[in-house]
Parts: sequence; C-alpha cells; structure tokens
Amino acid sequence: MTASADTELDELYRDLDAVDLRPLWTITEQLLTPAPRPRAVPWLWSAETMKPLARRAIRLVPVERGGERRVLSLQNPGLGGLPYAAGTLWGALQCLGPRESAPAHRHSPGAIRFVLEGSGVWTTVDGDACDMHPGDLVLTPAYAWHDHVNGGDSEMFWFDGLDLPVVEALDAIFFEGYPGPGEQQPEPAEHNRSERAHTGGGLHAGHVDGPLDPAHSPLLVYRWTDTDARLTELAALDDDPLTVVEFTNPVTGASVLPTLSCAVHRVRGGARSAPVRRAGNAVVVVYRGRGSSVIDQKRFDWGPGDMFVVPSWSAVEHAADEQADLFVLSDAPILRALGIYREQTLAGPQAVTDRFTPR
Ligand code: GTQ
Ligand code: FE2
Repeated sequence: MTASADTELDELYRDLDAVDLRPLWTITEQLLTPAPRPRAVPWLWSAETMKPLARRAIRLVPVERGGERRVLSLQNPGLGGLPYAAGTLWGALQCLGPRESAPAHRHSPGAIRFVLEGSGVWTTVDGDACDMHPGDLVLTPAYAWHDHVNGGDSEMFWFDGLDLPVVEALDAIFFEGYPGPGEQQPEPAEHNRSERAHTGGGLHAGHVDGPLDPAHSPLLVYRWTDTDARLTELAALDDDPLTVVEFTNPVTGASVLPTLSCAVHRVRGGARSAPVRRAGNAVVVVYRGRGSSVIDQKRFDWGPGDMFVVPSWSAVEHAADEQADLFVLSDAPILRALGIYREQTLAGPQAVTDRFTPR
C-alpha cells in the first residue's frame, strides 16, 4: 500500500468516527462470535457465606418504605459491577424477620420466589395471599401487585428470580408503589385462591419444548409436596442420573412466565449427569442434598441453600454425593419465543445431540 492510500484510509476512519458511523469490518468478529460469549462467569454463592450476612441485615436494616425489600442480589463478578447473576437474570436472597412485611408494589419485570427456609410468610399477588413453605414456588408475574407478609415468629429466607436485566435491556422498566390505604394489600378471608382453582397439574416431565404463552400461569403457587411426589414417581421409571420436572401453566402447558422457566433437577445419589450446554443463562439454587457441578471445567461443591450461575453455552454436569434437588431458573422461554434456543448434550447415555428449535 502506498503512503498516500494509507493516509486516505486513516482519513476515512477519522471521518467515519466524526459522524458516528462504525465500519462493521473492524468489529465483526467481536459481534458475530461463533458461539455465545457471556460476560457472566460461572460463580457460586454459598449459604454459609450468605446466611450470616442476611441475619445481620435483619438485625440492622428495617424493611419499610424507602428500603422496601431486604434483598441481597447475586452480583456476578464478570458483569463489571452490575447487580445481576447473569446478563439476563436477577437472582437474590430475600429475608424477612418475625412479623415483618415488605410493602406492596408492582413492576414490569416478572418474578418468581423459591422458598428455602422458614414458615409463616405469604406473598399476596393481585389480592391472592399465597402461603410460602420450604420448596414452594410462588409467581409474581409482570405488573401484578405484590407484598410479602411474615405473620409468624420465624425468620424466612427465599430465592428471588427476575427477568429484570432483560426488561431493562428493552428499556421497559416501570415501577409503582401500592396506592394504599395501607402498605399491604388487604388480606383475603381465604388464602391460596389460585391453588384451589387449579388443583393438580402444572408439572411437566422434562423441560417444556411445546407451547409458548405470552400470558403467565393462572396458578401462582406450586407446592413442594407435589413437586417431590412427581419427581419420585418419574425417577422410579428409569435409572437416569437426572430427573427433570418443569413447572408449567396448568391450562396451556407453557413455562410459568413468558420470560422465565422454573424446574427442579433431581440428581440421583452417587450419580453424575451428562454434560450439556444450553443457549441462555441459568441460576441454580440447591434445595436439598450435597454434590458438585463442573461448569466449563471449573468445579463447584455445593450443599443446601447454595446458589450458582451457569452462563449461556457453558457445559455443565452435576454429581450428587446424596440425592440432590436443584431448583433451576432460566430464560429459555425468551430464546424459544425468538426461535433461537439451542442445546447440546456432549456425552453420556444419550448420543451426542445438537438441537436447534426454531419457532
Ligand atoms: O420481592 O418484590 O429480589 O421487587 C427484586 C425486586 C425482589 C420483590 C427482588 C423486587 C423484589
Ligand atoms: Fe417486586
């Protein structure tokens, strides 16, 4: 190249930059990567670390207007200070002390709660008071009014999962405090209305790969006794290391929220699951059992109450020292709705598979 051509090219880049134009040929490899390159890293937060800090927060930080909710968010160290578990998922530990309540509000991000410990709390969702016991899943869909009330004398701990980073990326965050008169929605005479209207159903063997639904499930609470019974029933049918149940809309069979999938993965004691990678991020909450997971060659040992992140397209396998139940939150419904979901099984009892699922 001649010196003058060089200068002309330099000038072109300068002139493009001056008018806010960016040549794709200089950045295409960063943009169109052969596979996802999530900024979130595989990471684990142990219950042993989180619980004493949450207890200190219960002692020192009251929950009231202004503070609103006592929540410790999982801040993935790969995300440069963003308070997100992964690029698309909010994950957090929320706690309430005896007789405390978190004020009612609503927002455009949708949320789920998976209960870890305690009793006596209910979350009121658009007027329906949903009692919370360990292992239960409670939905607070987008724009639903919600507040948490501890009517008992024990401390309560649960996992919060939200699609907040996605709604934020869409520039569509809305939040509103409850207009009152009180800080909480009125307590209905009878709790668990949605549960009485939709008894049975809502548990799908394996992950949902059928219907998509832009509406949320009308059933707002899924009981651990039902989940446990279904997992036990399914695990008895084969010797697979992993048994999966996804919570579903009992009417349509779709994932519980249009954006979020919730499932429990039961790992047989002494067994190891086949390595798999999926497009989309996941947060795993250990409900019961002990074991370890290998995520992109890094090993994480876990026990009850631990939480860890499986970033998009990271190969993951779980091994259980004793039977383990892992609650798994993912953004799969969004990818499926867009026709870009993909998963690969890398080895194990199934042949190596690569599944694309266009809409
Ligand atoms: O309990 O309403 O972890 O609004 C983040 C945002 C919990 C809640 C979170 C929320 C809540
Ligand atoms: Fe909320």
